[in-house]
Amino acid sequence: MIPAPAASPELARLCVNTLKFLAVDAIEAANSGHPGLPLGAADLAYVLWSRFLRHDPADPHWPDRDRFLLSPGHGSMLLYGLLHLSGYDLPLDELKRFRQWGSKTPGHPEVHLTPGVEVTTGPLGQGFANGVGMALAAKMAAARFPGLFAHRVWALVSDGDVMEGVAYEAASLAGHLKLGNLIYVYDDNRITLDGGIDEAFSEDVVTRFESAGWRAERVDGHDHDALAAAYARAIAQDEKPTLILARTIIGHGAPSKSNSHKVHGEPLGTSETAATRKALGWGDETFVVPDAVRAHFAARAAEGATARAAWRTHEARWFDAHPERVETYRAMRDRVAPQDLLQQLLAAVPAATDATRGLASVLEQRVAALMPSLVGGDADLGGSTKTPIKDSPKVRAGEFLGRNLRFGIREHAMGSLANGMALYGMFVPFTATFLTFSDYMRPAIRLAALSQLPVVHVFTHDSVFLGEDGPTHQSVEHVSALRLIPNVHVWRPADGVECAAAWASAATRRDGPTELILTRQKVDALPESEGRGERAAKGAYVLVREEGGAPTVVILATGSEVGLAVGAAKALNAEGERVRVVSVPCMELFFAQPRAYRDEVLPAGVRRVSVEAGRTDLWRGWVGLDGLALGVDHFGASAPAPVLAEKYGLTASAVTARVRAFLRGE
Ligand SMILES: Cc1ncc(C[n+]2csc(CCOP(=O)(O)OP(=O)(O)O)c2C)c(N)n1
Ligand SMILES: [Mg+2]
Repeated sequence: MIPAPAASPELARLCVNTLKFLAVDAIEAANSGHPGLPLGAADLAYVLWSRFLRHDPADPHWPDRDRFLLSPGHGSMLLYGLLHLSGYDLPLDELKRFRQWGSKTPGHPEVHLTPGVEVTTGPLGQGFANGVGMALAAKMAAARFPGLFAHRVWALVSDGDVMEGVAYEAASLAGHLKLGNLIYVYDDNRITLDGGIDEAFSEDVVTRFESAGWRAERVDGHDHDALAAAYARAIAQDEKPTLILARTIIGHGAPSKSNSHKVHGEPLGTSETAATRKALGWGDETFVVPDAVRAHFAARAAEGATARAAWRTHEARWFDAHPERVETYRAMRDRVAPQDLLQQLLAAVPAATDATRGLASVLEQRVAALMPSLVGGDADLGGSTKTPIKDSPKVRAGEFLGRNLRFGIREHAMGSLANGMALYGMFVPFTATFLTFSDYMRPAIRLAALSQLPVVHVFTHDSVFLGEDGPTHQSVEHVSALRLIPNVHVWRPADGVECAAAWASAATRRDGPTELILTRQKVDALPESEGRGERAAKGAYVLVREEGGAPTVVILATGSEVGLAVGAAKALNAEGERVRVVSVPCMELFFAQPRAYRDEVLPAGVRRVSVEAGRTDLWRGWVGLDGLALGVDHFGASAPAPVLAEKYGLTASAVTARVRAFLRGE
C-alpha cells in the first residue's frame, strides 16, 4: 500500500536514530567515511523507504520495483543501513566491515557487489544522470507493455550532483521528455566538502529546474509530514519530473559538528560520537537495531512481498490478454541475442567496400531486427555516425515506443543515460558520436566498465583521416585511452567481416561496455579466407600468411591501416621477404585467448611492426624494444586525408619503405 500509513512519531524517531547510529558506528569502526549525509538525510530517506518505495527486499530484481539511487555515493552508509533494515541480503556483520577488504559495504556503493544497490555512485553527477536513463527506460518499457508496470525512479541527490555539468544536461533532457516517473529528493544542506556552497553556487535552483520543465518545491527535510506530502504530490502526477529541495542540516544531531563541512567526510571521533549519542538519547552499545525498528521494517518488507506476488499474478493475466507480446517480453527481459548472431551478421556483410561506419551501420540494422532490446541514439551526429535504427520512430515526450533516442548535443548525459538504461534492464543501449568526443563520455564509460554494464559506444571519424575538419576533431590518443580503461572491449574493425565480428561481440556482451571505433573514410577490401569472421572474433588473427618458410616479420595493424599492412606485405614479399599480416580488431579479446592460439598468431622470436593511425605507446608492448611502431604521435592538421597520409608516412609505399629499412637495420 502506497503511501503506507505513518508510524508513531516515537517509532519514526527510533528508526531514524537507528539509521543514524548504524552509519556513525560503521564509520567510527572503519575510522573512515562520511557521516554528514547519513545524519542529515536519515529523515527524508526514512520517510521515503518506509512509506513510499515500492520494493521487495527478497527479490532485488523484481522488474516492477521502484528504483532508488543514492547519487552522492559518499553517503553509502545511509544506503547500507536502509538495505540492512529493509531485509536485503546485507547482514549486520557486513555493516561492521564497512570499507574493508572483501566486504559488501565498499566506500561508495557498487552495483555488482551489493544486493539492492541499483547503481555504482561516487563521481558526483553521474547518479543523477543515470536515474534519468532509468526513468527513460521505464517509460520505454511501459510503452512496449502498456499496463504491465507501475514503478518510478527515486533518487537522493546532493549539492555536488546539482552543481555538476552532467546533471544539467540530464535534467534538461528529463524535462524535455517529461519524465514524470522521476522523483529526486535534493539533500539541500548548503554544505560541501570544503565549506558552504555560498562560496561557489548561488543560482536559484527552483527556477532553474522549473525552466527545464520540472516540478520543484521546497520542504523542511527533517519534517516527516512535509516530506510525505511532497512525495505524495510527486507520485500523484506523471506530467513532469520532480525535484524536492529538502532543506536539511548536514550532520543533524551531532552537537558541535553539524551544519559544518567538518562533518562531511571524517568520522565524528570519540567525543563527538558520545555527545551525539547523548543528544539523541542513544545508548553506548554500537550497531544496535531495536526490536520495534526491526518489526516495523519487516512489516514493510512483507507488504513489498505481497505487492510483488500481486504483480506476478497481474503479469500472468497481462500475458493471457496479450499473448502476442510474450515472445518480445521474454526477449527483452532476458536481453536475448540469437545464438548464431555472428553467422547471421557475416551473411549480411555488404559485398561492396565502404567506410567502416557504413559497413557497421548495415550490420547494426541487422542486430536491431534480431534484438528488440537494442535501442540507442546519438548526440546530434546520426547523419554522420549512420546509427539511427531504420523504420523506427524517434522517442519524444509521450511517445516512447520508438528505438531512436535524440540525446541532443549532450555527450556527457548520453553516456550516463545509457548506463542508466542498461542498469534498468530490458535494453542494450548504444550511443554514437565522433571518437574525439569520447572524452566527454569517459566518466560514464569508466563506470560502465566498473559496473559491468552491457552498453555499446559507437565512435566514428576515428583518426587524422577524417581530414579537413582538422586536429580538434582528429583522434590521436583516443583509441589507446579507451583501451586503458579496464574491462572495456575496444574494437577497431578493418572491413565488413570484422564489423560483423565487432557487432556480434558488442550485442552479446553482458559484463562490460564495447567500443566500436569506425572510420569516416572508405577502407580497402581485404583478402578473403575460410573462417575469417570466426577468427576475427578472437580479437586478432593471421590475415595474410607468409609463404615459403617461417615469417621474417609480422605486421600488426587495425582498422583502416590493415589495408596498408597488406599492401606493404605484398611489396616486400615480391622482394623476397616472408611477411605475415596480423589484424588486431580487438586487443582485449586476443589477450583472453589461450596461450597456444596467441603463440600461433604471434610466433616468438619474429620481429614485429605495428601500424595504427594513433599513439604508438601501447603498441610498443606488442612489438618489443627491437620492434617498430608506426602511428601518429602528434596532433593532426586540417588537410585532405590523402595529404595527411603522405605527410605522416601512412601510405602503403611509405609503410613498405619504413619496414624495409627496419628489416635492414637502418
Ligand atoms: C566528480 C566528483 N568530484 C569531486 C568529488 C569529491 N567529493 C566527494 S563529496 C564532495 C562534496 C560533496 O558535497 P555534497 O554533494 O553537498 O555532499 P554533502 O557534503 O552535503 O554530503 C566532493 C567534492 C566527487 N566524489 N566526485
Ligand atoms: Mg551538501
